[in-house]
Amino acid sequence: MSKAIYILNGPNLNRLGKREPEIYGHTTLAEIETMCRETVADRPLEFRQSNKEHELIEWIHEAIDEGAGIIINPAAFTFTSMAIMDALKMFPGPIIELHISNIHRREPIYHKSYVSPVATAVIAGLGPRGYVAAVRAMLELTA
Ligand code: CA2
Repeated sequence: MSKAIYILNGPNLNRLGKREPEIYGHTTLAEIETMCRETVADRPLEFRQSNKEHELIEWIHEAIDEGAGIIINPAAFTFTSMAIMDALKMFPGPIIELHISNIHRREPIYHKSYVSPVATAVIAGLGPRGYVAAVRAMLELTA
């Protein structure tokens, strides 16, 4: 059995589709998970969301032992969490940082990511379909 692709989602993303649709769209996180599962086909996928920084770190540690690649939307932790950056630094495989919105078009507080310097690639601004693009890229990176 091949190693899993981990898709980790940070705080408040469980509320997706219910608020600020002009920025984040109408698609819910459950619908995004379905799109990702359709894209990976038979490849194992761990799709998770947490509002807790420590839980995301535990899942990155799990991925270090059991994962082939990490796609992470750290949400607000992107701009605050050296702890998530340190955990990702230990991951030996590809990491894709993902944002639904184009964080660089937004206010300056959204411009300095702690995750980008340790990521293999960054996808931002494609809306929910960015997840599908990230999964396709990750399948190639971990083939
Ligand atoms: O664009 C993204 O994916 C973000 O990572 C989303 C974060 C934001 O802090 C980043 O700058 C960009 C915020 C997620 C907030 O979750 C929401 C949930 C429902 C509706 C609106 C926002």
